[in-house]
Amino acid sequence: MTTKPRALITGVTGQDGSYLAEFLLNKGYQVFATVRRSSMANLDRIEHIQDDITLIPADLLDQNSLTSAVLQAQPHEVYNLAAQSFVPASWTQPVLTGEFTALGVTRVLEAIRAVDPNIKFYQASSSEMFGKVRQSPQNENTAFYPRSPYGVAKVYGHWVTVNYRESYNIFACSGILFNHESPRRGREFVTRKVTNAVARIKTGKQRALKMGNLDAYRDWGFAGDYVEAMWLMLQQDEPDDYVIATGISHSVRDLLKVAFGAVNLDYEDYVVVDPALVRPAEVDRLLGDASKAHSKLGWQPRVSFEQLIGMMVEHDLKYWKEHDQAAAPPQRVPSFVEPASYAPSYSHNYDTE
Ligand code: NDP
Ligand code: GDR
Repeated sequence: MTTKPRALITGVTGQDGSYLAEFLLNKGYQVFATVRRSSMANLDRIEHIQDDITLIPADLLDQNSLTSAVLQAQPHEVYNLAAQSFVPASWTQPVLTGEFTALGVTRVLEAIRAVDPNIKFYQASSSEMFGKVRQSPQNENTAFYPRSPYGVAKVYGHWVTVNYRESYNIFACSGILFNHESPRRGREFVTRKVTNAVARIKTGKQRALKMGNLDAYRDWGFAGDYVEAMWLMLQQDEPDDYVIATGISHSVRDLLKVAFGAVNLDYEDYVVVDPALVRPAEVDRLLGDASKAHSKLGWQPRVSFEQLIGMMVEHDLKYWKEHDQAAAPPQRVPSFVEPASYAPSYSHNYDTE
C-alpha cells in the first residue's frame, strides 16, 4: 500500500497558501496547515477545501507551536509562506516584521531540525530583496539591496535557508518570487486595490481612487502559476534557489490603463496621487530572469499580464454587481497611526479607496 505524501503549509489563509493547498490536494497530498489564533475566523480563501485539509494552530512567533505542528503532521515537505507581507506595514511595524518574516523562518527550520532533518523545506523569498537593483534583469546571482524593513527581513530568511542547507544538509530551497496576483490578492496590494476600485467605480459605489507612485515597474504574474514552481523546487534531486518571474515588466500606470480600459473607462478621470501613499524608499523597477527555472524545473508562466488583470476586474465586477454597500466587506480599515511620542516620520495610509 502506498502512503500519500504529506505537506505542511504555513500561511494557508493567505493568497498563495490557498492556491498551494488546492494544488497539492490535486497532486494527491495529505495537506496540513498552520493557522494562527484570531478572534474571528479568517478562512475565507480556503472555505471550499477546509474539509480536505487538517488545520493546526501555530504562530510564527511561537517555537513550541511550530515544533508541535511539524510533529503532528510528520510532513515530507514544509512550505513556509507565512509572513507579514505588506511592504508599507514594515515601516510602521518594523520589529514585528522582523520577528515574523525573518526570525519566523529560523523557527520553522529549527522545528524541522528538531523533528526530522529529512523534511524538505520551501522558503517564500521575494524580489523585494533586489530592491535598488544592481543589474537588470535580476537572476539568482544578482546582489541584494533591499529597500524596506520587509525586504531586509526577506534577505535574512533567504540566507538562513541557504545556511541550514549548508550547515545541516537540510533539503532547503529559496524561491525568489516576483509579484504574483489573483482575484484572491489582499485588497491593499496595488493590483487588487485597482481592480476592486475599477469595479466599484463602474457600479457607482466609488468616485475616485487615491494612489501612490505610478511610475514603479513590477514583473507581475499569476499566483496560480507560481505555486507550481514552489512544488517543482522540492521535487528536484538537489535543493537550490530559483527566480520565478514572467520576464515582462509593467508600470503602475500601465496597470491603471489596462484595468480601467477593461470597463471602457479612462483612469485619468478618476485617479488622484496621494503623497501619503508614496513610500519612503521605493523599489523602482523589477524585472526577473527565470531562465534557470525554465531549464531546470521546466516551469513556464501561463497567464499574461492582460489576462491576469482582466480576470481580476471580472471577478471584482461580479462581486460588486451582486453586493450592495451594506453587505460589503469593510472597505475602510483603520490607519494604524502610532502614538505621537513614537510616531515615525512615515505612517502609511491603509485606505483602499
Ligand atoms: P498574504 O499576506 O496573502 O498571506 C500571508 C499569510 O501569513 C497569511 O496566511 C497570514 O495569516 C500568515 N501569517 C502572518 N503572520 C503570521 C504569524 N505570526 N504566524 C502565522 N501565520 C502568519 O501573502 P501571500 O500569500 O501573497 O504571500 C505568501 C508568501 O510569499 C509571503 O511570505 C510573502 O512575503 C511571500 N511573497 C509573496 C509574493 C507575492 O507577490 N504575493 C512575492 C514574493 C514573496 P493571517 O491570515 O492569519 O493573517
Ligand atoms: P510590493 O506590492 O510592494 O511590490 O510587494 P504592492 O502591490 O504593494 O506595490 C507595488 C508597487 O505599486 C506602487 N503603488 C502602490 N502600492 C500600493 N499597495 N498601494 C498604492 O496605492 C500604490 N500606488 C502605487 C508601490 O509603491 C509599489 O512600487 C508585493 C508583496 O506581495 C510582497 O510581499 C512581495 O514580496 C513582493 O510583492 C514581491
